[in-house]
Amino acid sequence: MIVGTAGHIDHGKTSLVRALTGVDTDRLPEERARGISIDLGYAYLSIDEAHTLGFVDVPGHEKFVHTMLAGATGIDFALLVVAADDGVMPQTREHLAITSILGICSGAIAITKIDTVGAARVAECERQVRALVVGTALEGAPAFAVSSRTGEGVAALDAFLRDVAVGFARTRSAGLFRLAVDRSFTLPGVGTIVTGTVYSGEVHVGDRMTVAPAGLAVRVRGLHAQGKRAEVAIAGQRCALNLAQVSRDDIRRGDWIVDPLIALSTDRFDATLELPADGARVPPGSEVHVHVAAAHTTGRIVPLADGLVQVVLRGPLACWRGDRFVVRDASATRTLGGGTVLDPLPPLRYRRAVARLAALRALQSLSPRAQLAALADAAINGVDVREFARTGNVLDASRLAASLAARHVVTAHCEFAVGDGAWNNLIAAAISALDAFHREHADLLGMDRSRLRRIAFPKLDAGLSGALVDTMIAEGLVCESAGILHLPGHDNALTGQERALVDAAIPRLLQRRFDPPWVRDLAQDLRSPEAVMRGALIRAAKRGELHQVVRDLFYHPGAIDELARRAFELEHEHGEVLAAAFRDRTGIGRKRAIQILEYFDRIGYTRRIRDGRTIRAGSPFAAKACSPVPLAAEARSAPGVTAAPAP
Ligand SMILES: Nc1nc2c(ncn2[C@@H]2O[C@H](COP(=O)(O)OP(=O)(O)OP(=O)(O)O)[C@@H](O)[C@H]2O)c(=O)[nH]1
Ligand SMILES: [Mg+2]
Repeated sequence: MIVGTAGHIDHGKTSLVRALTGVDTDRLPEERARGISIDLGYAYLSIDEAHTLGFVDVPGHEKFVHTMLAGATGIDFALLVVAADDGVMPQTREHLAITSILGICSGAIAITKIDTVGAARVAECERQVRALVVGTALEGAPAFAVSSRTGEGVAALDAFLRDVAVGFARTRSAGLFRLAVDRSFTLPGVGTIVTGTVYSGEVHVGDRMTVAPAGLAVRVRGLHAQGKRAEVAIAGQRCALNLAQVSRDDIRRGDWIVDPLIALSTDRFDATLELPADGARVPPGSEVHVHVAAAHTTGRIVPLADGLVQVVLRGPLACWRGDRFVVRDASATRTLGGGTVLDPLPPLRYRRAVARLAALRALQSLSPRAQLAALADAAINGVDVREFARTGNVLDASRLAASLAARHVVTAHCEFAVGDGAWNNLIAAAISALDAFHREHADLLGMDRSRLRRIAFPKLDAGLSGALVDTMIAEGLVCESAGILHLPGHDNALTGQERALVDAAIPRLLQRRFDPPWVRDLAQDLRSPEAVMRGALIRAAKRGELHQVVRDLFYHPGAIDELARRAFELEHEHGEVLAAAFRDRTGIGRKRAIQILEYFDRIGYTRRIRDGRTIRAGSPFAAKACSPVPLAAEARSAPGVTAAPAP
């Protein structure tokens, strides 16, 4: 358990920590000279084999509230120190308010310097503090009258703290490793050391971690937990890490050392914001100081809806869902309020859209499970489960997604949870897009996947869109032939005669791969009127069975795929596709080579730039040409969609 002091300047915080632990945490020469604390102080009290009490001593000076904030953020237990002679003073109130905003929910009161006043004044001071803490987590907390000078009362406080520490059960240990850095320094012969409180997870000697928000990779060369050399440090402990691959200038108070899987950097976050009742107001858009864990920057508060804001930061920082933050006014003289981070990576646009606000309300649910369930219900395009896990440091997000009464879509590249309502809406959008298309283009079989996605759900993740279509095909809602999607009712099937002609033409086309026979030759060969032959081939081309390169020249898809691949190779080798090079690479005549390339331009595979051509990224052909696996095989092995059983 980590105990943090809180209280007005000179009220005896450092003296009390020394009386309890024997450690003088005012170690800076300037602190000794001025008799005040300036930086955070640390001390440890060993209780037994298994338990150590950590102390974070904070400065009380009003100029150092930001330092107090950095120290208070990782503590479990607040020790509110009030000098009997002075009584409640401004930073008594402010520090108490900050511990409340940070959600610190247990603590005790110490009335200090009782050797300087009479018993009546001690009682009066206690009454004053009791009145102050009404409605806070310290209401009803035990109070101890102590003198660090005479030692009176210190033993009772000591015994109490040891008791609490032994019975203390941590609630915030879930998740991957996260340590809020409050100091970094260099030890000669040892290297870079950072200290801080472990928020979650654990760290072992040898682990690879990331400095957030900077994104630097580091290795843990050695560590201390609760003041002692150790192999592992766990959530709730004060910890010092000796880091390799980094200099102390690369890490500052406010940075995080985190598991690489949850590393992030942001310049804004969406959050709840509460301003205490005493009239504090944050005018929209005004500059404020923002404190998240040990980090401090300035920023603007943008109201989104009742109690919900976006905090737009001046500098990058790292924070995760559920982290508390504190807002102080522009001159850093007053704590205005604070709240809880809901989304550290909010969308830049449509931040007040109805669906977005619904998602933020969902994120206010208490447990990750409830958040994910509510989010899946609210999100029209599904919940990116990996993003949800990273932004909230949720270890078992996949398991949660699988057990929710929602669709759980897992592919090689994405993982989504989609509520039943959203899933059905997406399916309806796909069907109505296909239906409209069929009505408008009765002669076409349908459209390919990327076109359907652009029309029906342009904002849907590509992987999720693919999985949705696969499910629709499996459930018989749509059909796919030769890469073309269509509704089962819609069919531009060939007549029996046309089918027979096309089936007879295909082997002839295949046989002369890059130089297939003309319609006239096929018609003669198959004893069919030329117009009938042409009509049959055109219909087959509209179904995606053939490619109509020029009016009377049809290619088999296998030949076009191979020609596309050779064009891709040329671009790879020379940076562009020149007609002459393409002719040489394919062995077809110059005129035909140009016809093929012009066909590639028309279908969006290539783009002509002066004499050369480049391959357009994103065209289905480009994917095919650069992939060693045939596309059909890829589609088959890709996504797995499961409808989870009801919980
Ligand atoms: N008589 C008496 N003096 C005390 C007691 N505790 C602290 N002092 C004196 O009060 C002064 C301030 O004590 P600190 O412990 O430095 O106070 P602090 O709360 O840590 O001050 P900041 O960290 O600067 O906010 C010092 O001169 C202490 O010697 C006490 O119990 N009795
Ligand atoms: Mg002090």
